[in-house]
Amino acid sequence: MSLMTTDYDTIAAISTPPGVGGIAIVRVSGSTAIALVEKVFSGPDLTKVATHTINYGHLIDAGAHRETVDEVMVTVMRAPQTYTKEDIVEINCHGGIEVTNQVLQLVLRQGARLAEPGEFTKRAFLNGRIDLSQSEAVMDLIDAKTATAQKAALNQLDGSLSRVVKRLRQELVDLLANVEVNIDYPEYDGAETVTTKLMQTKTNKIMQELDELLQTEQQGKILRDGLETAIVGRPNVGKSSLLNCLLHENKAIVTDVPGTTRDVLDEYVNVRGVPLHLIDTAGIRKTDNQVEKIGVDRSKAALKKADLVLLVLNASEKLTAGDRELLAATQDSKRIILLNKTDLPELIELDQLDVPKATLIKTSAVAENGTRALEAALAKLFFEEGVTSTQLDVMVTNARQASLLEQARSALQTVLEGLKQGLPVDIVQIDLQRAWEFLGEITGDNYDDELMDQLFKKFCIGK
Ligand SMILES: Nc1nc2c(ncn2[C@@H]2O[C@H](COP(=O)(O)OP(=O)(O)OP(=O)(O)O)[C@@H](O)[C@H]2O)c(=O)[nH]1
Ligand SMILES: [Mg+2]
Repeated sequence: MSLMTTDYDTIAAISTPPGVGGIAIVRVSGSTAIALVEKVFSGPDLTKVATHTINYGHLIDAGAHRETVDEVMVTVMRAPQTYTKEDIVEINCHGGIEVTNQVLQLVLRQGARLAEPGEFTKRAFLNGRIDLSQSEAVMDLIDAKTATAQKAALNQLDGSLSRVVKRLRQELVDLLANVEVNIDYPEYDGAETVTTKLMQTKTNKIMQELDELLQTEQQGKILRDGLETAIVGRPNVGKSSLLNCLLHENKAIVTDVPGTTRDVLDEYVNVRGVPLHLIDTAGIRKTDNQVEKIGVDRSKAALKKADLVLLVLNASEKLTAGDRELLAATQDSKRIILLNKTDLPELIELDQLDVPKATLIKTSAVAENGTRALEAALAKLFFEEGVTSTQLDVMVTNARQASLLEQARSALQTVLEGLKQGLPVDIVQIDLQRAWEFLGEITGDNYDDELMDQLFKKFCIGK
């Protein structure tokens, strides 16, 4: 359902990140926003200035002492061409924590309410400026860790997914209309068989499109959260040293004591456009040390969860039973095997490594050799065998959307099975209707309040 702009109360929040900066922005939205700021603003009359103008002046606390709170620039944007479709005032104040808070408090004392996380975007949705999948794109855009992720989010904000979903819904409606005709005018000869055939073909086609969308989900997740990449190996082979090489900083503690890394350490890093969520793990071995044991268990869990495994071997030693166990444990994972410490004489039995050559990379973390080859291999794996930028036009980037697509797909599956069993079209149409409803939840054409609250709570305050 699309709602007309409703008169909600006026909300305010600090929209810039907390902390010290050159400027900070306090955003106010709602029908009383302009009048409310005008009460404490000394400068041009904000209720009279043209829309989308920025106005210089001072904020005055009208209390007993009439103190000047700050020298500010105030942007006035009148409905409906604003982020929320309501009147918006943005106060650009000096970016100190104390100043910004005082400005916010002053605005709140004039009758605005502190906005909840994501409430500005929620209003944009409630007032019909963007749909639910676009709201989620706003959040993804803020969270984007790489240029590729940003592009995907921007596409979705532009409504690319919504357009596909809306078209599919329309096709379902057309199909349902056809069934209605069939029911209302049964005297049409053969209408029933035509409708069954049509329904089969159309349902199949829509299901195919849903499948294609669902296939983009895995890629979308990687773009958003990074490729979950676990660096594993037995103790002391140089895992933490390699992490530091990829990060270009000494983040992880490196010592010559086996069992140095105890806790799983993770970092986001952008390697040639590939978003990696790198996880340095404790060296895997049997141990009686309580703390190390926990570390080893966590390593094993990280290994299970990983999209990609970087298995590190020490090239200057012979293969050990531990190495062989890890080679066997990771053989079904997407993996790259790093032969580290190649600056030392090579003792590893390469001929006993029964793995494709392309997945073997020689490195030396101390000499910083091989990191380029590793970066190239990661990019190749990612762009040639995984996500490619050409597929980014429409992408499902979010688990909620994927699950709804999945449910719509399964409803259509039920339709097809019903038809196969010879059920009359007016019975199977119930599942067509369900598919239509699931798809509607993606864009928010169908929504319930609880879901919406959950969704917008994930936003930051001020957005
Ligand atoms: N010669 C040489 N030494 C290395 C290389 N990489 C790491 N080392 C050394 O090997 C030792 C162990 O390195 P770490 O990076 O702590 O190894 P780790 O695999 O993280 O070890 P744990 O955390 O104990 O599992 C340190 O003394 C490093 O300086 C390398 O390529 N060549
Ligand atoms: Mg380590």
